[in-house]
Amino acid sequence: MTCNFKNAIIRKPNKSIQNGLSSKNLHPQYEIIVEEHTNYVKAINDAGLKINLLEPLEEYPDSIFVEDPAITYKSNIIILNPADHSRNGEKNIIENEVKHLFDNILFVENGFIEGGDILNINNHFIIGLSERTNKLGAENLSIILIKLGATVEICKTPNDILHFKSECSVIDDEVILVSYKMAKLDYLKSHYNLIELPIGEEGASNSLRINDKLLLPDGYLKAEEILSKKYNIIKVKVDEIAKVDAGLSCMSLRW
Ligand code: CIR
Repeated sequence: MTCNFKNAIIRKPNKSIQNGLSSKNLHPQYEIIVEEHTNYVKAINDAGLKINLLEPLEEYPDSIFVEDPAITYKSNIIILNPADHSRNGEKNIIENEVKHLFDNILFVENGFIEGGDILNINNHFIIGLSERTNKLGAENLSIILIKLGATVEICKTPNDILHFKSECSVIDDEVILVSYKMAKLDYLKSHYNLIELPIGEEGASNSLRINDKLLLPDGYLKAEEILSKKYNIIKVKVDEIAKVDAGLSCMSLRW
């Protein structure tokens, strides 16, 4: 099942996160990021995962978001190619830090692609084209995934959303939690059961289902009301992390 995991890779926060990329031009405070991150690590641990904690990288302001330079599939790690110049070098570092944890390491050699644009549901992947993921990168990754036995659909991330997964997450087999914008995507509508969150609760759509727990960004009361009926929720505060356009999924790699 898509949401069953045993392991996670997480990177400790770096002080330079205050200069991370931010569409709102905000600068988060390192000390508050550390607090939020500590709770995040605890939640992932409470969900039953063995955590591989990587050292901070001061030279890469956004390097805490380990989901973007790599993805995992079965016992493989695939090193991606982040589009933003300030993030591209993260891939070379993470490659060496994590390769011993996997049976195979593979590489996207052409085009740009970031993990935030890749949604994995069982053996299927949806890749959203965006400002960070282009057609060449998506096609290159597709070739790798298909050789590994997966199926792939290339879609489009809505224009004003940073990454495909910024506003959606798989929370059960065939069930995707979506914002109202993502709910409009034909491919998602026609293939999956969607749980649509109301306007104003977009931040909660980047949730993280891990084993029997659902990590939910704190402060979204309607989402909590809808989801707590069926899911075992752990609320995690990500207000400071959100200042650099990030949420729950991007701070770990799970497998
Ligand atoms: C960036 O713009 O790259 C970072 N500030 C945020 C990355 C968030 N990653 C993700 O949603 N997968």
